Amino acid sequence: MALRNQVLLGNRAGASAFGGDCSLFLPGKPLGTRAQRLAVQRSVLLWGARANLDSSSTSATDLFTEAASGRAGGGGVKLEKVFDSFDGVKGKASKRTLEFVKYHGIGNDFIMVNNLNSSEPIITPAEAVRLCDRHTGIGGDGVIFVMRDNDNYQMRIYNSDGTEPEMCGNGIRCVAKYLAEIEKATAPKSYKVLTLAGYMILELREDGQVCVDMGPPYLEAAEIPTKLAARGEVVKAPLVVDGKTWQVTCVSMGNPHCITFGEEGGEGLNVDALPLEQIGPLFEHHEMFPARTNTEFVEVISRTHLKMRVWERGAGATQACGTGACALVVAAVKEGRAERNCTVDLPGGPLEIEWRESDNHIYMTGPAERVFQGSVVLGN
Ligand code: ZDP
Repeated sequence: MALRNQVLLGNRAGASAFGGDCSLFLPGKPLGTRAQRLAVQRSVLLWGARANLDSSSTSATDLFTEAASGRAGGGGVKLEKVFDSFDGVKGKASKRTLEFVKYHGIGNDFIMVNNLNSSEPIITPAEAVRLCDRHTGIGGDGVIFVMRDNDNYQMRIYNSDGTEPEMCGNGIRCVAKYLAEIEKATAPKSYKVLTLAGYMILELREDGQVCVDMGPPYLEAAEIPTKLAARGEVVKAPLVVDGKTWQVTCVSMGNPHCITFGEEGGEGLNVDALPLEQIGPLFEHHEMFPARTNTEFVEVISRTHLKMRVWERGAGATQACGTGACALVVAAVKEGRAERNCTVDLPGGPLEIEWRESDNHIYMTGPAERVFQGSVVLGN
């Protein structure tokens, strides 16, 4: 086996067994079969090692434990990280590689990261911005981290602008399929997943659809949050944007939504004709929304059929927004425009939304598709 430019951690016997022309040799004792197996896979021979590398920073054991855990989860950051700690020995060879799987929910697309072995997202918001770039990165509306929550799971997400929202509807359907992929599980299967907006229950169905219990909508002005009212609900309130007075209703699904069916006293909306790129950011950054907002522009086809376009907080115009579809059905019911059970047409496809009277929860049903997998170098 060619050992050129490889780090060999082991005993002389091991070195001679491999023909001894490695670029670095560090004496030590055997460490553990998994690390050895991993080392061979990763072209770093750990044979018989416990190298006393640098007492001031990380000890050898930490390095190898980190290396091993990197593999155990099937994704995450690869072994190369170990080299950082060898800086002093081998000079800077710091390169982190991320393995990911790309999923989408009716065109709302996400870079899925297996983060099961770390209690914090393993990439930074700035790295998420770079990875989401559709020209110079992988491309996506966000990065989703699948993490542990004791016996259950947790989802965290960075928008494509690097901000962290509380919840995401299309993304959590992708989480259901991705967890089944990781667990090699098949439908019917259900998951309880913790988000910054609380626990969600995901049902993976045999017809390939995912039904999510999204919990109750939040309607109090302070819960959205919005300054459009000091207290109480915000329904059909005037909002001046770009010199025009729009009529809006505000709903939180853990994340903020401003829903409009058109200007005050105006006709209904023709959403396809909207200058979304122009007005979307004006709604998102409006002073009435201290945490910014997602904005749904809705056209009523019938009392059980609604059509929308969305300008997402931290992601712009997307093909779909699941929490937005849930929020707009609540707004439509509140404004007396629709029934509690609706089909919502989004640019990327339809979702079935039910605002159930019995438990006041919203149930969102729709698809989630795997697209491809890969790995990407994250740089220093
Ligand atoms: O609240 C926000 O900042 C949203 N951009 C989060 C993402 C929402 C999502 N599009 C959804 O489907 O709910 C993922």
